[in-house]
Amino acid sequence: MRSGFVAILGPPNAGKSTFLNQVLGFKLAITSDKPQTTRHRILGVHNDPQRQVVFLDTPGLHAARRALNQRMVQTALATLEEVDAVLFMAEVSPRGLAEAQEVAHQVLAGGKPVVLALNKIDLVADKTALLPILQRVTAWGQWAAVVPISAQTGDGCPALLTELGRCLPEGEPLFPEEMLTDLSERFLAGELIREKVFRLTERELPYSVAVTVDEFLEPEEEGRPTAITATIHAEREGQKAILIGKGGQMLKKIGTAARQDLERLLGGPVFLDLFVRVEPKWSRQDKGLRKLGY
Ligand SMILES: Nc1nc2c(ncn2[C@@H]2O[C@H](COP(=O)(O)OP(=O)(O)O)[C@@H](O)[C@H]2O)c(=O)[nH]1
Ligand SMILES: [Mg+2]
Repeated sequence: MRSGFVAILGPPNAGKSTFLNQVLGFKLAITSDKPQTTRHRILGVHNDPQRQVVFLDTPGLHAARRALNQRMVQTALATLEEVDAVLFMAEVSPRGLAEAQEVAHQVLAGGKPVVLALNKIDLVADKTALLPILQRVTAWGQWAAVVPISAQTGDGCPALLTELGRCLPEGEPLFPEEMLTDLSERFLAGELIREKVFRLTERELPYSVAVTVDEFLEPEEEGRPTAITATIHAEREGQKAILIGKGGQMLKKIGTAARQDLERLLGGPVFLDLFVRVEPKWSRQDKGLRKLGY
């Protein structure tokens, strides 16, 4: 039996969170097609008869300017210190590979064994095109292994788990088998609401949004709803207006989509009360980041 910690690192949008959800068989980490969806370190535990892999999903590595983004890159690189091995995720597209090559040295410099996963191979129609790419990325550095996968379909994921397991020390499981994560339902509730904002709004807006859960009241008896009150924080009045939408339509859309996911997460009915408020420049200042939980 082997067990240990694995950091999932890589450029934004490579599919790190999608992979974590795929191996857990549970939607723990929120995902979207917008870069920098993941803002915190997300812990998820995978168990099988041969190994326990404690994954730490992280925000994407990139050249960051905004205070929030710099904080996220720090969060990602800091996990390098805490782990036994690294899963470096790259997207197999010209742009994805270029972004991965730019940050690969930061990950290899950590001195931990690194397994490189080439993700999104479901988008490559002609699989023979993968061979020259595999050769190219292999030359980037000293990888423990290189594994092509599709985090979305699960293709290649068992092989990837095997390679990661090889990098872990022998030992008993670190966490009880039934424990999927160390995150609270309250935290995950805020993340699910933020995911809907990322998926339903465009351009700069998602990056100016944070969600706080102000109240999380568990039901007094089974079958009764969990009552959640949450606030979506934007940076400008114009953003607030978009989040609310004409006649409140956007906020309703966000709320309905979030409630459906929350009910799945909590296994029962949910009463969700959503508010929108403006917190000027929160993503650009230390004070704002702290206030909104970053
Ligand atoms: N076609 C395809 N899309 C994927 C795959 N993995 C992730 N994606 C998509 O890529 C986008 C970014 O995924 P996400 O997991 O949030 O990336 P992260 O920023 O690295 O955590 C999302 O729209 C995913 O649905 C894959 O294997 N195939
Ligand atoms: Mg992510």
